[in-house]
Amino acid sequence: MGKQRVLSGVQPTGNLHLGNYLGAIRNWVEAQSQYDNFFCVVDLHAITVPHNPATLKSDTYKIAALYLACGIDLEYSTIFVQSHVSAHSELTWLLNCITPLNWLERMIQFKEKAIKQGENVSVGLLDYPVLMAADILLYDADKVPVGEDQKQHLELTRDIAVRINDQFGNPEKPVLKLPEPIIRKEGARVMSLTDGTKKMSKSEPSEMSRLNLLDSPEEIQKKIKRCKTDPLKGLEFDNPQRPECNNLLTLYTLLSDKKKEEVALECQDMGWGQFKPLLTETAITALKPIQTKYQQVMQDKGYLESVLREGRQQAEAIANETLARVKKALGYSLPS
Ligand code: AQP
Repeated sequence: MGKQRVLSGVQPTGNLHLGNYLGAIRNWVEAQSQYDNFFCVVDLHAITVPHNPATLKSDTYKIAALYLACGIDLEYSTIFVQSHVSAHSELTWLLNCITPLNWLERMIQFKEKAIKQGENVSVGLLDYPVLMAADILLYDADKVPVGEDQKQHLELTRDIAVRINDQFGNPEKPVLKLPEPIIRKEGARVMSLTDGTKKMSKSEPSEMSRLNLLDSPEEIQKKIKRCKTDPLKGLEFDNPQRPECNNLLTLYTLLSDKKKEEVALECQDMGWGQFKPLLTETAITALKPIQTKYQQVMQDKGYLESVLREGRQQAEAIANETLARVKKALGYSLPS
């Protein structure tokens, strides 16, 4: 039996932050040799909120370069750009027509992002989860490694696949494969540096709320120095009254590759004045190799373009087959 297939992606909507890295990309890298992986830069998702056309292309390349810089290995993984494979848009339309509107209106991410946008909410924002379902289902993905915030969208993807299979397939020959999420406990929900009850996010206006993978040592130092803490001495995990404390200790644990119990012991008598420089040094050291590799990749645009060209060909071959299967099941005539 061949390897199971993995599909995941990140939007090119700004700088990648530690939430994207620890919740998603680092887990892709660690498990990649076990799977047949497709990692996509989801640029069609990026325009579901107001975007800047002048930077979309460079942001897309930046994310692809960061995938390589974080350790995605082309021996195990394919990297491609979502908009380069038109089957994503086409399958979205087909899935749209069988997805009940009220399934989408229930999505937490839609509600949260819609509130921020007031009158300007696009149909695309509501439809984001259907596009995500198309991304996953096109590749017959077995596993989808994501952060906790995407769990509801994964459930919706499964519901859409079941609905297509029930209506247009037969039990022996389902049209679409049902994917499973992989959500690691550690790093599944990295919280904001300015509010430990909110997730770290690219779309949060304040830069001080997140540590980006490409932040300079000075920026890292400044952000950690000013991040929200509490007046208590002695640091501890899992105290619901101390969300910032739990988040910063979790970041330290993940970035230092130490065990939670080890960190709990190490930091139990520390004050913030001692802990913050430690976290700063740890973050700078952990991000340095990624930043160095990123600069190397960005210096060779031709190489990056060839990676994406090859990625597109590999992705397209699989995606077009699935699209044809769905169209056939829905009763379409296929061009001869
Ligand atoms: N704070 C987080 N903690 C853990 N995982 C996270 N992810 C995002 N934020 C955190 C995971 O990163 C992957 C890529 O996310 P995305 O770029 O597609 O969009 P998102 O989930 O909407 O992430 P952002 O950064 O918060 O963007 P905005 O601000 O636009 O919403 C996903 O696997 C996600 O789970």
